[in-house]
Amino acid sequence: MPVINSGFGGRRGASDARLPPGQTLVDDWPVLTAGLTPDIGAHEWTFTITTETGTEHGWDWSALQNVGVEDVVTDIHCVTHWSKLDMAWRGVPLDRLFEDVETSCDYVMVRSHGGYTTNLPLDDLLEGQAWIATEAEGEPLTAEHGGPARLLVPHLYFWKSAKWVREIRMMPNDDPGFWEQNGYHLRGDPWREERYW
Ligand SMILES: Nc1nc2c(c(=O)[nH]1)N[C@H]1C(S)=C(S)[C@@H](COP(=O)(O)O)O[C@H]1N2
Ligand SMILES: [Mo]
Repeated sequence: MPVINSGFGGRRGASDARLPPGQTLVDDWPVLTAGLTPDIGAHEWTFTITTETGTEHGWDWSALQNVGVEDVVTDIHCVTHWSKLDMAWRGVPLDRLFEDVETSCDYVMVRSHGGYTTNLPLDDLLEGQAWIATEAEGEPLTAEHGGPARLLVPHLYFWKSAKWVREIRMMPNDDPGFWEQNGYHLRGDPWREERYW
């Protein structure tokens, strides 16, 4: 049973109500990558949650699948003003991956293969709000869209959804990641137009 995580559907004009301020709908799926596209096979992919005490919780590809995937239909919003509605995703909810993680930190730094980073409050990753996504629109994620696996945090601007995700590191303060150091907002809520700061 897919999780429907947007409030509207079906009625005429509904797509306008689902479009955050300053956004325009697209039908294609643009690729936005700062730098090169890493070439990572599923067999060599690993994902680690590292706590402030240095404890590591790790998954390889098959361990991740065993945690259990779920289907999610959701909208995505890029800070460069495009939005895409009703995308079909498949991924592992971060709630499951954080089940055994003990931390007193309120923030995380997400790190990708290739060096990209982005910061988030831990609260934005839990309670059915974020996934390690492995498929989109019924196909395995392509390399250009972050395959074999990327973070998916659809309620925030899409730069928070780190492609080729490799690690989530707990941190006590909300230190800025790659785009955040370059002027993007620390949190990035599209409904509040938190684009820059
Ligand atoms: N590792 C990594 N993740 C990334 C990026 C990136 O450059 N590197 N770009 C971000 C930005 S700005 C956006 S809008 C989305 C774009 O994802 P897409 O190329 O699949 O549309 O990925 C985000 N995640
Ligand atoms: Mo973006």
